[in-house]
Amino acid sequence: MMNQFPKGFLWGGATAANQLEGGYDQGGKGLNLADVLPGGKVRYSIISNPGFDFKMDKEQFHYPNHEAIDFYNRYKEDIALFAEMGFKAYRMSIAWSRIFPKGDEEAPNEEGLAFYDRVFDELHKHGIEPVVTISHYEIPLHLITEYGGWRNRKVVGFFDRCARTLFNRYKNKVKYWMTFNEINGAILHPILGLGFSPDSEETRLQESLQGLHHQFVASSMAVKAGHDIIPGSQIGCMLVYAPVYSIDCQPANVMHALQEEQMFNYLCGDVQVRGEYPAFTKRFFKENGIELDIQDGDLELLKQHTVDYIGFSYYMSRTEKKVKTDEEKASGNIFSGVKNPFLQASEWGWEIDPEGLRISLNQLYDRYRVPLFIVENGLGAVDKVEEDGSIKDHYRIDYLREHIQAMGEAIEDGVDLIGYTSWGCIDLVSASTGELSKRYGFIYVDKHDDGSGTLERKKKESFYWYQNVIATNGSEL
Ligand code: BGP
Repeated sequence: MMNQFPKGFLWGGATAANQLEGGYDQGGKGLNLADVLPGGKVRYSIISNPGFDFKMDKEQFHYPNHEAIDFYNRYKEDIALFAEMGFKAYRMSIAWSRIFPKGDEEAPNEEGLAFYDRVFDELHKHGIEPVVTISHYEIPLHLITEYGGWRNRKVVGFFDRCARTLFNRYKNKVKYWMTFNEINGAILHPILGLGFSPDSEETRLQESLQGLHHQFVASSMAVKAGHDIIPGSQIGCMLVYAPVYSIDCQPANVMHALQEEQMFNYLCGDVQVRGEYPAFTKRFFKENGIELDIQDGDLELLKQHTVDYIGFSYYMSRTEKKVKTDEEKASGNIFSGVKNPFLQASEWGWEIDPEGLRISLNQLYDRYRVPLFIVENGLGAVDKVEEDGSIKDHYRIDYLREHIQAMGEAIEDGVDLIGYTSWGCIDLVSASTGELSKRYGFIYVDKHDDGSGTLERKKKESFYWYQNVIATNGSEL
């Protein structure tokens, strides 16, 4: 069979600062959003519901991100393991609060900047291309408590200062950037995306869309600054993408699925890639009483400084029905859909759908005609260490194989796909549960939900499998 993956395809893995670094009070770092989010069952309701109070209560909660997997002190060992797998790219993020500990300072924290210098140098030593998300569910706590997070327009200026600082400092080390992780997820979980808890369920949409508008402006400013400061840089947006299926061919259900798709999948992409609010927002905003504060010059900025590529995460598809009962709802999926009778779900209820990835790639490419980069995909599972120390994660291999096959099909369909960094290439703290027992890695980390563990790294079976996938540029799966 002809190899479907182009030469230079960016195979690798992805992580986020707050989920793996730990060292939350080292190197002059300030407190950030993740530092005050507890782990465990309570986490999900906090990130999805209004009314969270950001005061840290050390007595009441366990904060897994404080130590995470200690990448801050072990990055050399971890990058050597990525290199052993043959990574061409490594997607990571910057902890904003390492660079500007409170967020509103004039000058950056040199120790924080120097840390990422060391990480980038180590990656380049091994021939690995860094792909950097500027803000991955990340904002200094001070910008939340003093300014109200992204609901405040002033945060745009602070972000712009941070982005420029990064571009200037790392201009010879980083070519691929993304502005905000899963920007369209903000409406579902404003805390993670926008750094505030909406006042109420009634005001959630208005507040989130205003926060999003501020991020659109900040993202365009970053695109402009990145292009000015780093010639040849590639600055992307980052979407969480799940194609929306109608439960059946009843036209009312099909229309409902389309509307969900428009607001969730296309609003952010249209603003960031096409440079304008899409036509459907006019009616949606009117019917939902949304009034955005859009300042002079904003719309021109969005139009002029659009992204170079789309990075997106893909974990599941979503099935919709206009009127649904509680029993029909798909409980684990992060979206509001109904169960798809044709799909199996992960232990967390995320519906597994490799064909949906091929569909997503085709939809995104047809609509936007810019290069695509899958910057997250993977299976969260509980892994067992056997007595001989091995970890036989064949379920993860099966999941990844089928998704990579779907990518190959999409490339043959004509899609311009430039890379694949699977999520959590090394076990890390889960964003939605705050737990370590939901593992994604090729590399196991001996660290557990109660905080115990030696932090020792072990290679899973998937490690060797992925190593061969990369070595054969995807032709042996
Ligand atoms: C995405 C986030 C990641 C990540 C992943 C897996 O939504 O961008 O940060 O964690 O999902 O989700 P979880 O960790 O909740 O299993």
